[in-house]
Amino acid sequence: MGRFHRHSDGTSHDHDHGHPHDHEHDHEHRDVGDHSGYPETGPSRVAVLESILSENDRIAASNRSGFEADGVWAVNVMSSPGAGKTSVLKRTLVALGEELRVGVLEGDIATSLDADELSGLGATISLVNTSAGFGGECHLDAVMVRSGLTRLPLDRVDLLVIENVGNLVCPAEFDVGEHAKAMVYAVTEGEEKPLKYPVMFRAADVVLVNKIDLLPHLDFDLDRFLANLHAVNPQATVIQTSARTGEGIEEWCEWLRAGVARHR
Ligand SMILES: Nc1nc2c(ncn2[C@@H]2O[C@H](COP(=O)(O)OP(=O)(O)OP(=O)(O)O)[C@@H](O)[C@H]2O)c(=O)[nH]1
Ligand SMILES: [Mg+2]
Repeated sequence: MGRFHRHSDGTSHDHDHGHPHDHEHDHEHRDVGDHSGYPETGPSRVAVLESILSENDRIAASNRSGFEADGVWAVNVMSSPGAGKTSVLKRTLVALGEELRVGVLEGDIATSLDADELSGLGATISLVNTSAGFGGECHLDAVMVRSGLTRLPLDRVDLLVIENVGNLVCPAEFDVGEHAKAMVYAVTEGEEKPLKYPVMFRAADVVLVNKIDLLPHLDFDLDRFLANLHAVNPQATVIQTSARTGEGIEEWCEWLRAGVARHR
């Protein structure tokens, strides 16, 4: 089985192995990988994956139209578990609370712990637990976000922050209708992560290098990490932050303000 391609008219076909990545074709390409390791289920597996992803993209586009209609700028905040999304967002809400009308869509597999943590800081919060009707998924998809949006007054929101489920891979694979993707990466995770788990690093418009206050206690080589990040994503904006000390939070808020302002 070869590489799978989807055409803009919805039809699809496989190319043989070894077919060069052909940029002369004017149809849409989505490389869903080499599934030759699944000799029995390969073609049907690809068809199912493709169908799930195109359904997701359709609903993501509808979420995005809703944001456009209400003048909302949406950012999808992703990271591995515990990198510091909620801690950074807490400081963000304190910094931006008076200035922008912020909505938070809080994605977690279970519990309202993070939603509770962010409450009382001026933002409207909608919690989506993926274990409540969404099979306990390790990421948010466009359907889950759509369900959470019904609990937010989007016509009175300037900035929507979506805290995705803590996971270093899956969240980056799902468009939920956001305008930008932000990644929080903690210096405790190791310099090699952009190379080993490139998907999220590659998808991110901005990478917050968080827990920078811990650097004196670690062997972490910041330059090596930045070179690795640059190798997979030369375009990403990089902001060094500490949710503990507040370092870099103003720069991050400035990045958010600029996104909202561009959108207006
Ligand atoms: N030293 C230090 N600790 C931090 C920093 N940011 C977060 N932490 C700590 O790291 C732990 C995880 O932080 P959270 O903000 O809950 O991380 P998260 O990404 O929201 O975690 P999940 O939602 O579970 O994926 C907590 O104990 C925080 O206090 C930081 O900049 N410096
Ligand atoms: Mg969190």
